[in-house]
Amino acid sequence: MQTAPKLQIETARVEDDRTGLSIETLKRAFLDNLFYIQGKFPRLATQHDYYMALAYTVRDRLLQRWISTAATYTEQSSRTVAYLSAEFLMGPQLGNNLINLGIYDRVQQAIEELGLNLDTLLDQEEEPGLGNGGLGRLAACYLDSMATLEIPSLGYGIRYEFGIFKQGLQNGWQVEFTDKWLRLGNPWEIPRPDWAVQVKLGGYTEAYLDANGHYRVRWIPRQVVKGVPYDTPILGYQINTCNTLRLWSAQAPESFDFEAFNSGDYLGAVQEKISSENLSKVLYPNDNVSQGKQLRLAQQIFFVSCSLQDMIRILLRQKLPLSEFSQKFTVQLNDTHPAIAVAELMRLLVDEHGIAWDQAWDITRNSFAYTNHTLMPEALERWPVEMFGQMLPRHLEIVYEINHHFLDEVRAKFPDDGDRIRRMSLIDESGERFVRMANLACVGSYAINGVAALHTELLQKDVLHDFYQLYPEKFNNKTNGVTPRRFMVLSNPRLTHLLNDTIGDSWVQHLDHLQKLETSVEDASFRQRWWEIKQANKHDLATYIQAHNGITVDPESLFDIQVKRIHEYKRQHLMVLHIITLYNRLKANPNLDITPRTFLFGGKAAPGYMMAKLIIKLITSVADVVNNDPAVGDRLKVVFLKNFNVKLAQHIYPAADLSEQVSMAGKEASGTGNMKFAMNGALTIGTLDGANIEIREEVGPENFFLFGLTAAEVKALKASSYNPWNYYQSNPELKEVIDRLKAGDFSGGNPDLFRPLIDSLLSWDNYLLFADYQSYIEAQEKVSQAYRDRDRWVRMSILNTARMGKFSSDRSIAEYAADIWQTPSVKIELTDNARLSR
Ligand code: AZC
Repeated sequence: MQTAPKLQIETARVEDDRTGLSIETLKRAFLDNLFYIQGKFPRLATQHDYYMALAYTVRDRLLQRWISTAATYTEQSSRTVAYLSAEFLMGPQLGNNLINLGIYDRVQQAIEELGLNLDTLLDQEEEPGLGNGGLGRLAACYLDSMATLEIPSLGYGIRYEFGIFKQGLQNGWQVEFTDKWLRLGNPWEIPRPDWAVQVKLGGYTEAYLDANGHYRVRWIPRQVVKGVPYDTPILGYQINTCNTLRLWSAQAPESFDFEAFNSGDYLGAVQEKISSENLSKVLYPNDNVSQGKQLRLAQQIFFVSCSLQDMIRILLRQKLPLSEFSQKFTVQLNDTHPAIAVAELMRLLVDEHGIAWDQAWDITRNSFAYTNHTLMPEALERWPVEMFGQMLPRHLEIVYEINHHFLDEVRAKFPDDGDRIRRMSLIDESGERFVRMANLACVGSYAINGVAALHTELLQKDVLHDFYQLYPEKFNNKTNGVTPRRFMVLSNPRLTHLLNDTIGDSWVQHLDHLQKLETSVEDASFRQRWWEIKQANKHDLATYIQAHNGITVDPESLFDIQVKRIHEYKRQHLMVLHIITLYNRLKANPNLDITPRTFLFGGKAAPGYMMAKLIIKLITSVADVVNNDPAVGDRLKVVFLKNFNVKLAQHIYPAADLSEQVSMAGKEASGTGNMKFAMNGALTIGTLDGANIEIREEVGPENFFLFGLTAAEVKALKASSYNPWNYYQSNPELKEVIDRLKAGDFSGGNPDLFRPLIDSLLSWDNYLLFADYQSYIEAQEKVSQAYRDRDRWVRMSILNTARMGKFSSDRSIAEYAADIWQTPSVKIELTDNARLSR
């Protein structure tokens, strides 16, 4: 009899082709991957093949850290943050991983020695655009910071086959194309089919008595969908910690196919497969708006159930009892999109694991924390009870049960207050009945936070006032932050070098060290270098604009930029009113001495949001007129950069002089673009909204261009029956702007094109553009004056960067960890043993 061959595992060397960081090793590994993974040799390889070979080379270097991290967390049963988010707007991975691994320069050299260009390879990457805007990008910044601060974390979300649509422009209108980001493969993910789980949908419930005579409920679903996890490593900055982003992909479970097969219903089986896979097919392209679609609810329960089952699997594998769920995990709900988790965890504990209701509720309430990201009423998620019950019959029962106990609690604290009960109930019964997801999140969470000081204050005063009165101890503020690794080091290498030369490189991990720059403000040669760097960055962006828009812009002009989702509350059209005002002045007085400006816009409109699409058409139409009017010359240029995404953003922030943060006060929960601009030395023109307030506090009011009504003034003005018509009548410059638009001066003589926009401004002006117009124009005049004094401008710019320390996502995450999560950091030692030990 033959004995099984003994497995020979050679003790791995630390410095081998998959871990080594020397230039020679990197080159060898790169060529090896080109051959063995891409199956190409240099003469046949495309730039994309080279990108893939490099990505795999880098991924190998992450893996050693990733596995050591997972092994350590398992061994130590570390307390872990589960960050549940329907969106992760990650942006391209290669460059960021090179930075965080600390091998950017070395790889650049290796690639050059092979006769290739690193920028070209970086440009090949299709970015995973699995988010709409601020909320999704915040989740990505937070993953970076959690890894950098060595906090054990798992990001959980959906592996959408199609991310946010690609934006094209046709005749100045937005057109949408599907984002086939996975077409050429995704080298950063590793599928884990062995950890697949099943999610039930539809059907009905029935009660039964278990073997012990206990009343139990079972759910007989109409459909079962399989969730397969795909893992992406999230490396911290120059540290061994490598956490995981786990995204779920929906598939039909094999057993179901077979059943239909056996009954001869082949096409039915295929149909089932298609309808299952639909769950992770596409990201809903709305920002700050809830569409209330059934498929969206299905997506939410899908990824939430997969993630909670995965956490329970991890818990049990570590031989911990379910009663310790809330010690092992703290589950952060990124807005209400994952709020169904409150009911789903109850279901898993009570129905599937036989835990008594009261104990399950204790566990649940100690497990979740909820971040609210918006005050927009149209973003509040509510599901018709009918739809909810059809898809999630058991969850509806659980929600009713939670509500029953909860309303008793409210009654005990506030007797005889029927109105309060109606407002706080998990079920809205004012007309058609709805399940209120924000209420569910508040009831089921031990902490509730807003994302900037003003936002949290308004939540407490307004949107969540009743919950604040009931649970004041749950409320806290966590002002947003952004990662300086991606938005400074990676995007702005010129500035990074200057900063490193001047104050050392500790600022990358401790952004408040940028303060040390303050003394350099007095150094004329430093100011000169600062100016030159901004000019060089503007020059690069001008080259991009020339190539993509065919418009020549002057890098010496003031780059005045607004990039973000297109939304009426964000008021891109206020910037247009300013442009037309300047244009009118030039037409009236051709020799007027104005500060030359380049106005840049970028951002996507939700495909169904007509007014936002009309705003894009307005921008492109005004651009056509202004850019081609010889009377204007080079003094004003207007550019709409299409398909604003993370990759493009990284080119834009470093090149900005002026950052436009002009939302109506009380509407922008925080904003994060405002931070990315200011870190890169742009000055802000903005309202007292969201994090603008805190930015202004930090950089000093003298280094910030403030305008507009405060949130309180907005509220008061609206209460006193605001009439935009009066502003139009009494402000001649505003009147001229509107009259020209009405006359069709920017629409080829067609007075109808912009009529919906103008009518809405003249009759309601919901976002108070007219009320803020004069104040905005005056602030813009101060901007123009300041820019003419180069020395003064550069000083202000330096101070903006120097004082942005607070807005690192490291600060935000440290606060979450200390105040909400109670997650100690865990040091990761890099060992080879992770590959060998069991
Ligand atoms: C956004 C807010 O609009 C933005 O102000 C904030 O900076 C960002 O979240 C991150 O907190 N909200 C959303 O993108 N979407 C929703 C549903 O709130």
